[in-house]
Amino acid sequence: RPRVLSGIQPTADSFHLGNYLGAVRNWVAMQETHDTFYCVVDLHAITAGHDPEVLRQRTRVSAAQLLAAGLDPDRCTLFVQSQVPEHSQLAWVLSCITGFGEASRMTQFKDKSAKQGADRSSVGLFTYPILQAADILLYQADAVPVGEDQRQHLELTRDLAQRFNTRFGKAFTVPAPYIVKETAKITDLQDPTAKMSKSASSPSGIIELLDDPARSAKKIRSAVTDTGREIVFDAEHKPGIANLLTIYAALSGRTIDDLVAAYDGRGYGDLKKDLAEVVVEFVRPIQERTRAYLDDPAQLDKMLAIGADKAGAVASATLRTTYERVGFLAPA
Ligand code: AQP
Repeated sequence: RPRVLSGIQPTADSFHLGNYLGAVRNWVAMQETHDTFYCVVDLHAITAGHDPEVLRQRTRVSAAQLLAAGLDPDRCTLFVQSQVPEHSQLAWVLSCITGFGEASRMTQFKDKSAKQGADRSSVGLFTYPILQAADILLYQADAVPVGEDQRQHLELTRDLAQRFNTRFGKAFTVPAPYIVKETAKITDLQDPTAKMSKSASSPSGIIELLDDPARSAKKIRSAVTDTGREIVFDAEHKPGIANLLTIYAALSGRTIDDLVAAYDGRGYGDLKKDLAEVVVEFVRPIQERTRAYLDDPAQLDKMLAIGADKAGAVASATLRTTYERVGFLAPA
């Protein structure tokens, strides 16, 4: 089976619909067809400032949400990044073959550091994509299921893998992005030209899986829509309606064409009202299951420790090869 690796940051109290539809939903599906490794990337989560107790809690909440969304520890390897030290170790080696200019071209860093100010942005935020490359290459991943926002980072990962292999001898599989076009970019409900984002969206622009369902329903009903009245899928001229149709189709399993036909002659209000109900029905069981996992943190931690052991076995083999290729002495 082809190998898959993907990660998600524990940087909020809940994942949002963009994280779910752009990434997690595909993670769940790929358990059937791929050899899957998924991690909660807590090392990434300290790049922009954090509170230690909040991070610990969010790491558990993240793992619980992933399990609640359908990850099954018997069919995938689910682990926490910091519990597998090889991630940091490989990141150092990769950072030494990354050009400073090359790293400077990463748009996510440019956007985030522009917001924070250069002096307040950490070096960790700058080298974030290199750590991400290490996450992926350690597992010899063939495919990386992510949203569209991660395409540039994936391209860097591929470049670094090829560069290392050419310079020092083959150590890494060159991974391909796995981006499902339809749900690759879920947009902000209040600004449908921007991506739905933990750090950039206003509270009313983002649907959080663990938020009060009544509040999520209200956010859908007050989503910004476009001028005109007709319900058609036109991402360029009607991005608000296109986003709602995308979410509706993904959560209900209906096609966009089917939805457009069903709402022919009806108004935006009807669409929003029905989608609000679909969202509520979707989040309710996820919330219940998440709570159940969080009720037993010792069991959750045990599950994650087993995941870290399984991940560590693969990661240490890759790191050993990498160190040997680079010219380090064999472990004492
Ligand atoms: N709006 C989105 N549409 C589709 N996919 C998305 N992803 C994030 N936002 C969208 C995908 O979610 C996965 C987890 O990403 P992450 O943990 O790196 O989260 P993120 O990118 O930090 O999420 P945000 O909300 O975008 O946070 P900020 O604002 O902090 O950057 C990834 O596969 C990502 O593509």
